[in-house]
Amino acid sequence: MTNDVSFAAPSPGPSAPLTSAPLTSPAVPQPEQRRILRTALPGPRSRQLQRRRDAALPNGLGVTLPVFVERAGGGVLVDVDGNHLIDFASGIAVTSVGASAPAVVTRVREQAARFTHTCFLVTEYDGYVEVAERLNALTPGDHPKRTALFSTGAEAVENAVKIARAATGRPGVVVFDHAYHGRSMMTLAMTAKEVPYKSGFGPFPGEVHRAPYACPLRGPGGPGGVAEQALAALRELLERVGADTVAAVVVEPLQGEGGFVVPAPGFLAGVERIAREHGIVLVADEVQAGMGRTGTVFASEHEGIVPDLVCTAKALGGGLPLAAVTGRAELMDAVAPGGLGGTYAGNPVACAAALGVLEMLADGTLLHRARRIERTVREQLEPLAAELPAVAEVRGRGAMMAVEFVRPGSLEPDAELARAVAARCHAEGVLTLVCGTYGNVIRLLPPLVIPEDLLREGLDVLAASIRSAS
Ligand code: PLZ
Repeated sequence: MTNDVSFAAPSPGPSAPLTSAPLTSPAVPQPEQRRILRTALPGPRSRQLQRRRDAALPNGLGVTLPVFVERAGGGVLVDVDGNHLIDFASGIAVTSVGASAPAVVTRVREQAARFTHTCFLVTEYDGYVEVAERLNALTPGDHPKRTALFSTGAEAVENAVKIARAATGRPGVVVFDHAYHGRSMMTLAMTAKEVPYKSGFGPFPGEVHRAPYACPLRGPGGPGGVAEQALAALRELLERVGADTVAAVVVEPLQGEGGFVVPAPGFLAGVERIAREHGIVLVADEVQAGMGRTGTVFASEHEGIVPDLVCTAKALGGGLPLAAVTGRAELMDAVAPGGLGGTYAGNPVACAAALGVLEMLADGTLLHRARRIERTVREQLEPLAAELPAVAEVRGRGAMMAVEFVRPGSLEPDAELARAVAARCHAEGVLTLVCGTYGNVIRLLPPLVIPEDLLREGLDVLAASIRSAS
């Protein structure tokens, strides 16, 4: 029996075209898109909050810049002292569409007012289904697919491993040098860098094997190209552990935390070929590089690989916690009913946010912006690599660019210089992040909606900081 309350009609289904979302709306005013320094950073209000934070929070929680944010949007973060910082971090590749994109905010408001949670395992809602349909259509390959939603990147990677194991009946997982896959126990086992992520937290789950990643700057060396060497090492590893014990190869198509490493050409295609040869599930960890960041929706597209499972998170939820595993229907369906889930997995407010993000990605404007950002970054920073021996490389794709620092005349990483450059940028109101196994890489992750003049201004500050620090 129905009563007379009105209810939302189900969404029109996967074939409905997505229209492009407006970038601005009077209902969601954006902060002024300008760098403004009213105080030294951090300002007095941030310092006061930091004292409370230090007394209330454990040491294990790090911070890049101890500034407290009051509002954010476009390419700007406004702190509690009224400073406007240029955002080259996007909350680590999350707010690609901006931190208060109207398409996200209006959907979140509307959804939160209707209901915030049911648990999708208890009663269902159409936003989850629609996000799944969109991801099934967007991910590489036109085979039948399924999507399961989660909350964090680590959870997506963990579940990809569970699905690959269930589908193959094999235990092993192959990962790569410099890889980052998360902070849960299994994903820590898969993450390469010991300090600060892993030290003191072991033992970790077993059956995780590590192969070299094809890093153009640092090898592996030896006869043949970098990709060929890395692939030979992968074959050798599979021979050693027994390829028929390996469920999955998990690879970042462009490494994030490990140093924004674009793999040598041919590497990803080679990994795909080797996985296929041995019936190993190819998992692309697109958590950081996916959802438009590199100028294509997925970084896997740059080499035309078709992963069996794709992990997404970060930018997918537009700032709300949402993650996904999307993959071949026959693999995804290998897990028995009840084997996947989580209380918050695919939360309806996060799904509403994701539909806003997907709407914004649909017309290609943001992908175009990402490619434009790469051109601007290269134009402004590549001359530094030619001029300064401490700048080993300017690299990356789209709006995922980085500068690597070394001791002049060598490949010895210079983490101190990277830290000094970041500190100068921070003092000037430009939020940059350091990354890399050796901590010697400055990475740039601006929101894709950052205005061009603000991007250029931030890059000017970065270039001046590099010149003066090196
Ligand atoms: N896979 C490729 O980059 C998260 C880590 C921040 P979660 N990277 C940012 C930090 O220091 O904790 C990441 C990633 C790749 C997986 C993850 C994990 O995603 O949402 O942080 O769990």
